[in-house]
Amino acid sequence: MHIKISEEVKKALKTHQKVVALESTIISHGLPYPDNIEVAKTLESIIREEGAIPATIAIINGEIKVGLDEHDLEILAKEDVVKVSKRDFGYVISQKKHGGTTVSGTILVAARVGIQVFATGGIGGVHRYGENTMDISRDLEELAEHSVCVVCAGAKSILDLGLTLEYLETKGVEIIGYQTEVLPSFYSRTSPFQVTHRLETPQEIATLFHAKKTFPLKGGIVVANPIPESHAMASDVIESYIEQSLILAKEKNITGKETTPFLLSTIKDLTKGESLEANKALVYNNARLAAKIAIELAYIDKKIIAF
Ligand code: PSU
Ligand code: MN
Repeated sequence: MHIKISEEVKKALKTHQKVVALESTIISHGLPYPDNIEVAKTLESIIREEGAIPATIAIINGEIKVGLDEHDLEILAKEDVVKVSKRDFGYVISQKKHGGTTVSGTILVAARVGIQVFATGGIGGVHRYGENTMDISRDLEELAEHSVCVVCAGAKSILDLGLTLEYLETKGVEIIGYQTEVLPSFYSRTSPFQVTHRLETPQEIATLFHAKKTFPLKGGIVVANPIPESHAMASDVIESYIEQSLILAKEKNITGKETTPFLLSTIKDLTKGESLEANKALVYNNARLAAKIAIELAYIDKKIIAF
């Protein structure tokens, strides 16, 4: 399958390798317009500021693209876009539709083109009551499959965080806490759960990733980076909104791939936008850390050519 890689990303991959992948479901389904376009652009500039190259991944008119232009971002932010995980690629490509790649869809493409570091807001996981509904995000499978370092702010407690950790353990994927031993839960810096291991610096994280990769062990790692203190929300407050949105989803019979986008937009409405600012702050924070890890990893991989 042809993947259209932008000239900038192609050059970076051939030389210094300091590249950070970004997903596009966050643009098409995760955030409302026009915040989504603002976030998409700001994420790219933060990664550049840190000295790495951003590579937002999506499907535009049936073509898989790595590294988007402004027009592509506008399409994702405004138009009718399919949420794409592994099972949706064939359909979206053959029907020449637009696709916003989830964490799982993005990992799949990033791995194919050789991008090792990826920044997002929150990963998908095992949904509450997942033991009955079997609603387990494809994100966890793709993490188990490909050698990618995914930086996130933990996972929203729309999920069952305990079951998500158990599932990741079974799949052999570690969650590295960045300067924390407590698993952050997206809007909040804490949760009742522990991460697998705590590390203090981007360099230590890159070294761990390199060790796993060269052992070699199949699969990625999750880096859990707590939301900045300035934007963290009280967990009991956000929890009550999450419970309300779960009740609404049940009443409206929302299932399958609609579940996560429905819960995200209901929480945003219930918090009257307060959660939106938190969401932006944490995803920017993740982009910054991902760029730092990508740069350290490039040194470790000895791909940096002396300038
Ligand atoms: N969690 C968030 N924001 C998001 C998502 C998850 O806090 O935007 C998106 C990501 O793209 C993730 C996807 O990969 O939802 C997971 O969807 P599902 O639960 O249907 O696998
Ligand atoms: Mn699901």
